[in-house]
Amino acid sequence: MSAPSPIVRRLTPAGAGAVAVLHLEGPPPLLDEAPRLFCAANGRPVVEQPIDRVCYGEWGTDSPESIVICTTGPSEVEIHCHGGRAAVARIMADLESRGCKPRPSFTVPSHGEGLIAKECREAVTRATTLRTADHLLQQLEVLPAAIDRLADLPADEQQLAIESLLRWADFGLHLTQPWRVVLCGRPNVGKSSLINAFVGYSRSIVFDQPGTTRDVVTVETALDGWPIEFADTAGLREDPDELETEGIERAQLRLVTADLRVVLIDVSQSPTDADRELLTAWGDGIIVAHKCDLDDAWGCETPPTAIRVSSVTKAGVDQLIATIVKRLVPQVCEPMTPVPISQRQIEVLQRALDGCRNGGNVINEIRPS
Ligand SMILES: Nc1nc2c(ncn2[C@@H]2O[C@H](COP(=O)(O)OP(=O)(O)OP(=O)(O)O)[C@@H](O)[C@H]2O)c(=O)[nH]1
Ligand SMILES: [Mg+2]
Repeated sequence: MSAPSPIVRRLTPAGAGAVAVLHLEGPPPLLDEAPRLFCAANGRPVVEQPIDRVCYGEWGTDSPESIVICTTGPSEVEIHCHGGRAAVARIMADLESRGCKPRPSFTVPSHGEGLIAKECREAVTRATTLRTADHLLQQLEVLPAAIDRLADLPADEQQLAIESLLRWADFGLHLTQPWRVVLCGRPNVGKSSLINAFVGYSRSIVFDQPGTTRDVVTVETALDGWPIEFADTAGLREDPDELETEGIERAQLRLVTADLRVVLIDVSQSPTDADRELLTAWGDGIIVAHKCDLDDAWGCETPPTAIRVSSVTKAGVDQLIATIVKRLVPQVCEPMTPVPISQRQIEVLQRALDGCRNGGNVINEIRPS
């Protein structure tokens, strides 16, 4: 399989400004190939520039222009240049001549833009990751036209076209709303420790006494470019005190409404009825055999699908994260696939589909005024 083409996208709004920022995603040697597109004042090639450090230099050899770059990841560079149209166009053209594909950026709304395009544009401003912003910008390009085209299709093809749009409804909604994952388990199994391991800092209080977490504590992060909200909950147990009872009720509510449940068991403690009840109630979740750095007291009662994890040694954390991502986003649509991105669009398409199935005229439903 050939490597994906590098991508360049303007991050600042289209039009002239004092400064423009371009984002380049692709192999870093791209800028270093002879003749060098960028010559750093420190003389080092781009691949050797430290990550997240601003680097001053010149773009191009013919009429060089002073710019600043910042390597933001192993294959990502931000280019900060003069915000005039010509300066940006020149850098874009140089990058395209090296095989970069330009991607849509934040553009000024076009006159007479329809409702779907407005919704896409508004959704882009709510994207919290580059990956979801990319998908939403693609929708700006393809969704209004796809919805418009429905009107010209013969009746039998309309149904198929609406069904294929709705297939991505859940994915589309999550481009602006994080997937919701809840961690549950008996008190002290290490739910708060695991949340902290996911996000890399101490979001939740960890303590060696059961009943530490009372309210629902949430934290939003991105895994593999997808926005995910983790919720830490009160440990579920019988005979809680009054305050814990309120926490447990909140935890149960979260569990019901979550996109995914992660059920923790503490393998260093023998299984209890509370563990077994949880596993029965939420067996469709991801099961974590936690504290796997300690001696195992579960033996053959450990559910065979459980992932062995330790928040202390971090063993199994990466495997768990990969499993969570796979469960939440089992499939990603091909680039430029039209996808409904709002509840309103989904409801309208659903009504249109019902109309189709009942042999009605769906076009007035779909075409927003
Ligand atoms: N050895 C070991 N200890 C752990 C691990 N994870 C958590 N602990 C310890 O287990 C104890 C409880 O951890 P918490 O993260 O507070 O557990 P919790 O499930 O959030 O507890 P509640 O909020 O009371 O329900 C603390 O002493 C942690 O240091 C682990 O993977 N290995
Ligand atoms: Mg806790």
